[in-house]
Amino acid sequence: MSPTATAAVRDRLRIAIQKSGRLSEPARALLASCGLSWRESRDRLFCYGESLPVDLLLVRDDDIPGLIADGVCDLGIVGRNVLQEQVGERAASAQPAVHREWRALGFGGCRLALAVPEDWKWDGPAQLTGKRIATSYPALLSQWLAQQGVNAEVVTLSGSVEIAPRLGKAEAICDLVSSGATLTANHLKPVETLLESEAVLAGPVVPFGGVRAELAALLLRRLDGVLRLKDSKLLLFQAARGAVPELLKLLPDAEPPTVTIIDGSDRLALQALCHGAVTWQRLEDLKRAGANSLLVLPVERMLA
Ligand code: PRT
Ligand code: ZN
Repeated sequence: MSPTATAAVRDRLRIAIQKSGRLSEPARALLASCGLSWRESRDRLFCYGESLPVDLLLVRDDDIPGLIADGVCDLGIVGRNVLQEQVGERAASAQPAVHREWRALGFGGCRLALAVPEDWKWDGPAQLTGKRIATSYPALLSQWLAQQGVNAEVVTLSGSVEIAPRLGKAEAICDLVSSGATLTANHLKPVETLLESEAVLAGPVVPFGGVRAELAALLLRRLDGVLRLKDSKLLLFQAARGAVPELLKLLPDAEPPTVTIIDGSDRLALQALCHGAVTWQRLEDLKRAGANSLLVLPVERMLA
């Protein structure tokens, strides 16, 4: 299907997300928190948007960049690692970039790391010269090796990369790491980070037009509101007028507060939207600095 052919017939926005896997549930939850709801098809591959004309296509994560490139989907939620690998593949064959990261979404965090056997004394990338490195990310690894000026053999595997050294297929590996437990279990240690990754909203470099562009703009506005509020809390407290300047120094991540005079007293009631975590420690610090009646409230929606 050519991009122009699909664009001509589609007046609904289509977003590709992972059908099942690490990013599947958080992606749906994020879109639902933007006010989207769907009716799912019987084969569970397509979700028809009910609250807005925004449909979901449920696919393998590796297919998402290709679906965007072909114009089958407008946007996709995918790991930066998958997106950048495809960007790297195109760059390696001198093809122009077709994808761009529209937003980082704050979940699915991991890193693409180079790992070597535990008993290696790591002296730096030059140590990899002439070695074999197993990976599912050949484009990103080749790019990194070229940047480091290291000549090593890239062994491409589609899975179980971490057992490659034990099977004698490679001396080192380049794979995703989150807790590090898989590496430890395989007597490997991470020595270099090639890419910090998380789930991203991916879209085309050349923006699409018409109704779908308006829908995408609406979705992005809502998404920005949701992402901005992710760790935000509304903090309410009271304090003597004189204590307020010191208290505000303890809230560097807060928006300018709303201040109300409490009738017949020298006390003020303050309301501030804090974008960082409001921990017990912070509340205790505020109390020591003169705040009382502290209340922390969750914030559900915001429209700037
Ligand atoms: O079926 P489909 O192809 O859609 O799914 P998949 O199996 O390819 O992907 P999935 O669901 O495993 O991962 C989807 C995305 O989640 C990845 O592309 C990353 O962006 C992100 N992600 C976050 C991770 C991890 N953390 C992660 N730890 N993806 C994979 N892992 C694997 C890693 O490959 C290694 O095998 O977990 C192991 C390491 O984990 P730790 O905790 O032991 O370090
Ligand atoms: Zn995959």
